[in-house]
Formats: sequence, structure tokens, C-alpha cells
Amino acid sequence: MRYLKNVLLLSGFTAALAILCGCKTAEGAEGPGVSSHGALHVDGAALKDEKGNTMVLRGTSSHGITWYPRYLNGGAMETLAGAGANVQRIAMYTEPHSAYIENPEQSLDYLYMGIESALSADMYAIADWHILKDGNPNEYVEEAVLFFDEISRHYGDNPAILYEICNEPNGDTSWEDIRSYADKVIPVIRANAPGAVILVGTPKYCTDFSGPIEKPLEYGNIMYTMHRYIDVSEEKACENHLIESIVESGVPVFVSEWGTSVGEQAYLQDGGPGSGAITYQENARPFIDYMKEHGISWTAWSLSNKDEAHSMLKSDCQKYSGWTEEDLTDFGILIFSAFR
Ligand code: IDC
Repeated sequence: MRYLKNVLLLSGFTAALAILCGCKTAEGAEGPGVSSHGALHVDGAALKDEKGNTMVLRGTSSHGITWYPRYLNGGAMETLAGAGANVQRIAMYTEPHSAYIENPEQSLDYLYMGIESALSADMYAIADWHILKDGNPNEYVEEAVLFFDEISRHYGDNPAILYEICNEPNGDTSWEDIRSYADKVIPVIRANAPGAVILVGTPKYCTDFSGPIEKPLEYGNIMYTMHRYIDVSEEKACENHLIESIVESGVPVFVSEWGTSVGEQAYLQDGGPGSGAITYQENARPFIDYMKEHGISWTAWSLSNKDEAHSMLKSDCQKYSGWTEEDLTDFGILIFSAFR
């Protein structure tokens, strides 16, 4: 049965690639990208396009641009757009060594390059202030304010940019801490980009929505981010309790990171587990289906060939664009086939 599903998945993916080699939409035709949908806004819990139609963004997240900037080239973005992706998340770590706090110039170079590549492939781009080790966004709030001022000044009237102000608050960080951070950063973005969609991280690595549900931020065009990693080490279709409860609450949610993992231990480990154990990609199917059914936007982690369970490219893949099925891990195949 699983074999059959895989075969179906593969043939769907190949067909999709064959139909859409290249991402340009025929003139007049409605494509998934910025040229067809324009500026986005949030209406109730839904993301809407310029014309007020429900909009679903699907794409990949980069790995940290400090380490994997090379996948943000123009050809890579064309390849993703050709497979149906309409958004790219650009993950700019604040820490550790050589990331933004230590080397802002380099991070900005990579970020601008990534954004421009996504734009030229007609995709939306998410500028992600990727806190992680620094679990509380207030630790670098001054740097964040300057950063978001610069980016939103540069792209203020560009409809394609979404701002993700704190990747994964964690440790003791409370919803009140995040609110206080958001109150400093959001007005700065709003001054330059009044209508832009802003994504806000939630406590406990984007898994605790009690704050946004009970005390949402008092700004428009905000979505709260949920992150999810699904264990693929043993056959066990995933359950959707968290996302179901968020959707039922009516709070706008954007899944800005999700992927596969091997066991609890693998969640945040450097390097991740051995790839031999990654067998049951189909465990993630109920999550993909749920997001599809409810029109939830997502970006999956990550577009890299790092030897870990979260990667979409095989570790021996040396291509920086133009990937075909044989360059992708099973997870990569799953993701590429889910863009449409
Ligand atoms: C992981 C990377 C891994 C890196 C680690 C620490 O995949 O190569 O060594 O970060 O920098 C998250 C984070 C995201 C993690 C990812 C996978 O937002 O930065 O990337 N993850 O562990 N939250 C849950 C999982």
C-alpha cells in the first residue's frame, strides 16, 4: 500500500514538473504568484489576495542563510516556482557565530539576494528574524527594530514581502514578552509598509497558542506562526490536535516551519539523526491534507542538503538548482508534490 502511494506521489510529481518546466504563467492566466495575486491581507483567520480571494502560500524555508546561502539563487527559485511553490522563507539566524548579530553585513547580503531571487521568480518572500538559541526576542530587540526598519524601508511598497518578526520564542519566554517585543517592532514595519502581512512567533517553539487566542495583538494583518515536526521513524500517521484547536479558535495561523524528524530527540539536534531511519514520510500526509483542506499557508524546513532528517535535498546532491526527483530526499519529494 505504501509502495503504491509512493509510486502515485512520484508520478504526480514528475507530471507536475513536465507540465510546468519554467514558472512563467501564460499572459492573462491566473498563476499562483505575486503578479496574479498582488498585495495580501488577513481577513478573519484567512489570508486573502488583492481581489479578496482566499490565498494559500506554499513553499520552502531556507536553512540558515549564514550556512546555506547558495540555494537562494535565481535558478533555485525558478525551480521551486516551476514545481508550484509561490513563497520562499528566508531564515536569517540571529545567533550563533557568524549569524546576523555577529556579522550583519553578510546576513543582509544573503537576505537581499534571497528576496530578489524569489521576487524574480514571481514568489512571495518571508524575511525571517530567526531567533532560536536566543529564546527571548527581547534579547536583541534593538537590533530587530533597526533590521526591520531597514528591510521595510527598502520594500515598503512591494506587495511580495512578509515580515516574520521572531522565529521560535522558547525557554521561559511568555506571551507577554512577545507582545512587548511586537509592540516595539510592528509599528516600525507599519510606518514603512502599512499593509504588509506580519507573522508573529508563539511561545514554546511556536506550539503554544493560548496567548494569541486569549489576548491577540491589536494590529491588523497579523498571523501567528505554528511549527510542527512529524516523527517519521515508525509507521504512525500524525494527529492534528494542535492545528485543529487553533483553527477552531479562529486565530489566523501560518505554518512557517514544518518538517520531518526522527523521534523526540531529533527535534533540535545539531546534525539530526542518521537518514537510514527515515522511512515513513506518509506519516505526514494527514497534516498536509488538513492544511490543504483548511487553506493554511506553509513553508517547510528546509531547502538544503545538510545530512539530517529535515533536508529536502540528498546530502550527496551537488546541484544548486534544477533538481529532479533523484536529487530529492523522500521528504523533498513529499514537499515538492504538495506545492500545488
Ligand atoms: C536546525 C537545523 C540544524 C541546526 C539547528 C541549530 O536543521 O541543521 O543545527 O537548527 O541551528 C526548529 C528551528 C530550526 C531548526 C529546526 C530543525 O526553527 O532552526 O533547524 N527546528 O531542528 N524548530 C524546530 C525544529
